[in-house]
Amino acid sequence: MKLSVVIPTLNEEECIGQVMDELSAALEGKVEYEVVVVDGMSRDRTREIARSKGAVVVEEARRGYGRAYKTGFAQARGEVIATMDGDCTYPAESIIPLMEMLYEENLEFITTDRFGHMEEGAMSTMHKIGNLALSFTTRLLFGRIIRDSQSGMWVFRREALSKIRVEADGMPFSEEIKIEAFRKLRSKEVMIRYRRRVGEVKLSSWQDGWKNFRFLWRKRFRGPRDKSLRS
Ligand SMILES: Nc1nc2c(ncn2[C@@H]2O[C@H](COP(=O)(O)OP(=O)(O)OP(=O)(O)O)[C@@H](O)[C@H]2O)c(=O)[nH]1
Ligand SMILES: [Mg+2]
Repeated sequence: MKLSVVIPTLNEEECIGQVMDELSAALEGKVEYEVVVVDGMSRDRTREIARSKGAVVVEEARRGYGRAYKTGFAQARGEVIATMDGDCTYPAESIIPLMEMLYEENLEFITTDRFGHMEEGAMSTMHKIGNLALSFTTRLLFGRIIRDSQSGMWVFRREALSKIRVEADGMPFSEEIKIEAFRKLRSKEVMIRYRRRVGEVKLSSWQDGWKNFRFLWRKRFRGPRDKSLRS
């Protein structure tokens, strides 16, 4: 298996079908791939729709965006893993170009930057400010230049996962995987197109923003094995 696309979902029935269709259009006949949908026990038709369109659906009753990814990565069989949300925001057509870049430039991890080509209304002003503040804090604490520390689309070699240690089970998983990748792997950040979300936002700007912010300071000053990093 060449590629696994891993998608965490929580009540995304409005869009998971379209995400699956866009993936088929972008990947079918071009690469051998699987789609692993890690569903947090959605109360709508997310699992049913994903399954009907060919996804491997894994049920993960434990809450958390990071938790879902850990389960999905353990299940993924692809040489390369690509991630995205189940809300129609990330561009399926970028996966193959990013995979090619991974090989051509001998990289291990690519993360994406949504700020360059963002559709109007794709991110609220509050969200944008929070995002920039978190990216700035990441830069300050870890010295890494990551423009978009919260982007949820990454394309990386599955074997690279054994070289990094990502502890967060919640939303901070996104910034932590980038910090780890830029510390320990050959990594790069690449601009992508980012669209407006379909369906209800799962993230709470203030609560998750604050959690992410606290997480960065804890990770920086308390060492990598701290249990409190798991929240
Ligand atoms: N399995 C699982 N999936 C989750 C959980 N929380 C969020 N998700 C999914 O993870 C993806 C990211 O969540 P979003 O609500 O889109 O968060 P976001 O992209 O940071 O915020 P927006 O920019 O507003 O879309 C979506 O596909 C969600 O359905 C969870 O606890 N478990
Ligand atoms: Mg999203």
